[in-house]
Amino acid sequence: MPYKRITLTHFLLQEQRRLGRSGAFTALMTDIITACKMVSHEVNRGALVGNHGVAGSENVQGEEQKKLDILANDIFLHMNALGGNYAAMASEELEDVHAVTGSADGRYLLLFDPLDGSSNIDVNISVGSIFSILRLPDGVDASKADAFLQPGVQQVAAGYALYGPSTMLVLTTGNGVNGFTLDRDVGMFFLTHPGMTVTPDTKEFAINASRSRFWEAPVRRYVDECLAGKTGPRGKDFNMRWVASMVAEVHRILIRGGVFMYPKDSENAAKGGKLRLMYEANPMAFIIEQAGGTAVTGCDRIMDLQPTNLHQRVPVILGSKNEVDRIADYHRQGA
Ligand code: AHM
Ligand code: MG
Repeated sequence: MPYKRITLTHFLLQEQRRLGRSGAFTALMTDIITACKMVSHEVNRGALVGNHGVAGSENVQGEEQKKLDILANDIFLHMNALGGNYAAMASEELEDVHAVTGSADGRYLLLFDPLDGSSNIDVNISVGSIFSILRLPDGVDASKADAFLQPGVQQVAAGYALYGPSTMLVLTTGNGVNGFTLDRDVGMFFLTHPGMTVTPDTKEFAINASRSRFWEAPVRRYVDECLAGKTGPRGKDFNMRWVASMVAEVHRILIRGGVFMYPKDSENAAKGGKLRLMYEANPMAFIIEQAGGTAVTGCDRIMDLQPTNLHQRVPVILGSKNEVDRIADYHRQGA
């Protein structure tokens, strides 16, 4: 059999040539790839080098930071500043925008959650990094949060790294979704999952059911109907999953379909939801839509939202199109 493996870097170069783009985008992606490889290495070494446990500090959202949250954040900030391609960055772990010094030519903005699902670190369950790339609008000061407040439809690229049994990087540049697996011995990501798609139908849903007492009527109706199984209104049995790591949930949906929900409920409504729009919901919505799925807050498309705040929270319902459309219908009907 002829040897056909291609690396993520070669994939990006091919895309660059095909679309007639400059090398700037490929260069900035190379920095993200390096950052993800380094975070993967630290996650993998785990307790061997004292990487587990809490850091003893809180982030801007008032959440306890793990040691790896801080290390992953430092790696992302450092590696992505080196190339000079980003004018500024924003992170779940930083209250304010991080302007990149010495990047006068930087035309892009990077948003990231350096280690999503970090409650899973100490129990050795999959975590990930999520990123979203925006253009710096002309004449706008990159050091101000306003530069970042662009709707998700304006993302140039988005992706995640999944640190699971193998490390994968899944990426969209608005031309479908492709998945790459890290070959640790070679130190490179190779294309292993070209043209990933989300099946329109599913028999699997993911929600934190411990919050059911807070749910609103449309979510309660949807879940009750799934739980009723074959003899209920859906006429089929469903399976339920909850990893508490959005990257792992989204990856499962890309591989075999499904629905992921972190909806608005009576307990989180005042905050707007749980997940963050700019570096969790928008990049995942971009990936899911590019794979043929759907991503909404309830009635509204996530990527159409006009952000008002860097750390804004939103309800998230995403995955297999026919199921998410059904849940959106229930929201329109009010139950
Ligand atoms: P994090 O960025 O602080 O890790 O929080 C986001 C995570 C998501 O990955 C996951 O879907 C959710 O929080 C889990 O929430 P819960 O602890 O309510 O199950
Ligand atoms: Mg997160």
